[in-house]
This record gives sequence, structure tokens and C-alpha cells, in this order.
Amino acid sequence: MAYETILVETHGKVGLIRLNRPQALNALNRQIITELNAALDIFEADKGIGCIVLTGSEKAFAAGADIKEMQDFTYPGTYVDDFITSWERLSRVRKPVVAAVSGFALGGGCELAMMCDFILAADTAKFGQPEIKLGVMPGAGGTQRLTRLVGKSKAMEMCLTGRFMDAAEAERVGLVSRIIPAAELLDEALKVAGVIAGMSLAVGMMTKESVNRSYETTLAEGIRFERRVFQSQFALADQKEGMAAFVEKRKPNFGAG
Ligand code: CO8
Repeated sequence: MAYETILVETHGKVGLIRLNRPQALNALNRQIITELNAALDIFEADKGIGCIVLTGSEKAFAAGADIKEMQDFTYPGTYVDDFITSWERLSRVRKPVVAAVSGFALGGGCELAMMCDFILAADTAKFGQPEIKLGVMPGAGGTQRLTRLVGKSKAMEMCLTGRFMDAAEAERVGLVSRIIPAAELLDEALKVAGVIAGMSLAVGMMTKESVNRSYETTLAEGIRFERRVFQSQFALADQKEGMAAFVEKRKPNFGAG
């Protein structure tokens, strides 16, 4: 597929997707989401890819859903088309996904970043859910994921006032895992993703599934889920390889399971 609004590369076992509508600060329209979903499908199916990095430009990860496209939407139209549901493909990717956020991550852009497994932020990053200024509220998980990540008070303030959060505040409250100088962000994201992709693919996917389970269930059920998955890992060739490599004082050579 020839993409017009994203750039797709592979770096070893890492799949890199860059949002690329510079004239609109990577505003998310139907085309960019369709292309993003297609690229995710391809990386998800490719056994040679162990981790995906999603990034934007230096100025903007994404400045939200495309307001010019949305302004004439109607309720019957959004209902019949089930507007936004297909935009959540990213949250259903089973392989690890790292967001590398530089500049604006606003509205749907912030929601897209939060659908990733963790966010590495440039020191220039700015996060916000400014939808309320447009007469709507977050619609792709912002009221839910932001609240779980930063707590009710911060999430309420951001969603009700639309104020932006800078990188330092985002790190302090746990929205991002780390802050990196803007010029080094992509290299660092690819390096971290390379480390993840060098592990067992199956174990990486199982780990992601287990951590995510903590958001969906009780502690007792989550622990039970974790225990079963952990026990099942003794059926993996990668468990034999990983532990043999430790005992033999060599580097492990992991495969897909
Ligand atoms: N939609 C469409 N165009 C946009 C958007 C957007 N969200 N953001 C920026 N642009 C365009 C501008 O219109 C401008 O285009 P033009 O040159 O043709 O006028 C160009 O990008 C550059 O923007 P600015 O001149 O405004 O750049 P500034 O540096 O002055 O300002 C800002 C940058 C602060 C980011 C500003 O552009 C802004 O406030 N943008 C809108 C932010 C916003 O409100 N985002 C929320 C949108 S609603 C939403 O996301 C709902 C979520 C739906 C679910 C999504 C699922 C993933």
C-alpha cells in the first residue's frame, strides 16, 4: 500500500510509523487513521517485528482529530458510521507499542499516545484534551485512560479547562515514562524498542496482556491471570533458551516463542 499521510520504516525487528501531515500538525483524519491501521495490521502479522514505535514530527505528535473534517458531522452520521471506533485499532495491537511524543499531543493525539503501551516524551512535549473548547469532550478514551494514568483531579482539570500539561508535569504524574531531549527522542525510542524486540516475542506479548489486565479486573483475578500465564511460559522454547543462556553465561537467542 502506498501511504500518503504516514511514513513507515523497519529498523531491524522494530517497525516505525511516523504520522506525516505536516501542513495540519498531523491532525487525524479518515485517511491517516486508515493508513495507520493498515500499517499496524502489517506489523502485527509480521513475525520479524517485535515492537512498534509510533511518532509524529518535532512540532506535533498529533494536534487532535481533524476539526475541519469533523465540523459538519451529524449525530446520525457518527452513529451509523460508529465514528471513532475504528480509530482504536492501535489499542488492540498485541505486540508492544512505544509512543515517541515531541511537540503537541492534543485531543485525539493525546488519546492515540495513551493507546500505546508507554510514552517517551521529548522535553518539548505538550499534552492536552482541549476538546471542551470546541464544544465537545474527549471521545477516544481521553476521559478514561487519562484518569487512570494521572488520577481524577488532574484528568478533570485537563478535560474541563483544556489546559496543556508540559513534559515535566507529565513525567511527574506518570503520564509518560521518561523525558528525552527532543533531538535524541527518535534514536532513544528505537533503541528502547530494539531492546524489547530482542526479547521473546511471545513473552513480550503475554507481558503486555497481563499488565493491561490490571486495568480490566480485580487484583485477585489479575493475579490469577498472571499466575496461569507465567506457568504456561515453562512450555516455551524461549524459557529454556533464556535460562540455559544465564546458566551458560552467554547471551540468549530468543525466537517467536
Ligand atoms: N484539525 C485540523 N487542522 C488543524 C488542527 C486540527 N486538530 N490542529 C492544527 N491544525 C492546522 C491549523 O488549522 C493550521 O492550518 P492552516 O495553516 O491551514 O490554517 C495548521 O494546522 C497549523 O496550526 P496553527 O497555525 O494553529 O499552529 P500554532 O502553532 O499556532 O498552534 C495548536 C498549534 C495550539 C496545536 C493549534 O493548532 C490548535 O489549537 N489546534 C487544535 C487542537 C485541538 O483542539 N485538538 C483537539 C481536536 S478534537 C479531538 O481530537 C477529538 C478526538 C476525537 C478522537 C480521535 C481518535 C484518535
